[in-house]
Amino acid sequence: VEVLDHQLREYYTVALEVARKAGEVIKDAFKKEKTIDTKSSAADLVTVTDQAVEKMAFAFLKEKYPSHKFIGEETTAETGEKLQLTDDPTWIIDPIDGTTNFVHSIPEVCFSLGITVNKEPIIGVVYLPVLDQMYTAQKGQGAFLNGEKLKSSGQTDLKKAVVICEGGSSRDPDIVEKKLTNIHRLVTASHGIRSYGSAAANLCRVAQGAGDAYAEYGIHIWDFVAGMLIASEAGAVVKDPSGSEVDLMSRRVLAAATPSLATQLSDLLIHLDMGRD
Ligand code: 2AM
Ligand code: CA
Ligand code: CA
Ligand code: CA
Repeated sequence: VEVLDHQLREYYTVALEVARKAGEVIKDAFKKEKTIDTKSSAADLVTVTDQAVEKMAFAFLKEKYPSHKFIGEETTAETGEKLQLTDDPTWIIDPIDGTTNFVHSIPEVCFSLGITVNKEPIIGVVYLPVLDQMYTAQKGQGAFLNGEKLKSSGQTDLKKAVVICEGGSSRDPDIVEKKLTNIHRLVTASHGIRSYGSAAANLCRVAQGAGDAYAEYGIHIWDFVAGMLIASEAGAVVKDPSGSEVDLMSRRVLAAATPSLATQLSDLLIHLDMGRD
């Protein structure tokens, strides 16, 4: 599938417009009482705002681009359909990344939108409306935060690195134990760990050099497709945690400031297999 330059520019403008609209809805709801529902575990939360934002975004986009494909977290949860990434232009949305933060009034909450063509991310937009931080990237054109160019840290030594990681929402004892072992190894090997509670925001933090790396197991394509383009356009290495090529359907990702740091993390971590999307 070929996409012309003027179409790309238009997609980017539309992506920003949707992100701003979504941000308004999220910011409004952030200050109000939330009604919480659970999905796969007692810690896998969803609110009416997650669903409303996704519906709004898809309605807006489908009217503009009826021939495109669309993937979203809450639609997938609702229909239970198997994900299929094709070569067609595909708009991939996480309406609220960081729902636990949203529920607990922690401001690291974002709207994430990635566009793939030929199964590769070409546009990534991650918007944190409460903090009014708009992260953007277009393939080959760098990454930006509110228009300012981003550069990852350049850190090469794990001993001097801050590594972002999360406990995750799975409560499967085996997964929790392996994640804790990884956290133990990371704390021992580095300057420290951080968890911002949003996969998309974590990748954007690596992009801006606020943290040197991020490794995650159990996420889905909508969690990282936008953030991974932003991180790589900011100069970070984006790989599968094992060191092989990143796979959008593999439910895991590693972003590191340098190839050397990526290798040190690949060697250190237990690589959880969480299945495929
Ligand atoms: P969400 O807020 O859209 O559900 C929190 O650690 C981050 O992990 C969030 O980006 C969250 O997305 C995502 N996440 C959701 N389910 C997950 C899972 N089962 N394993 C790992 N991360 C998950
Ligand atoms: Ca979720
Ligand atoms: Ca998410
Ligand atoms: Ca979500």
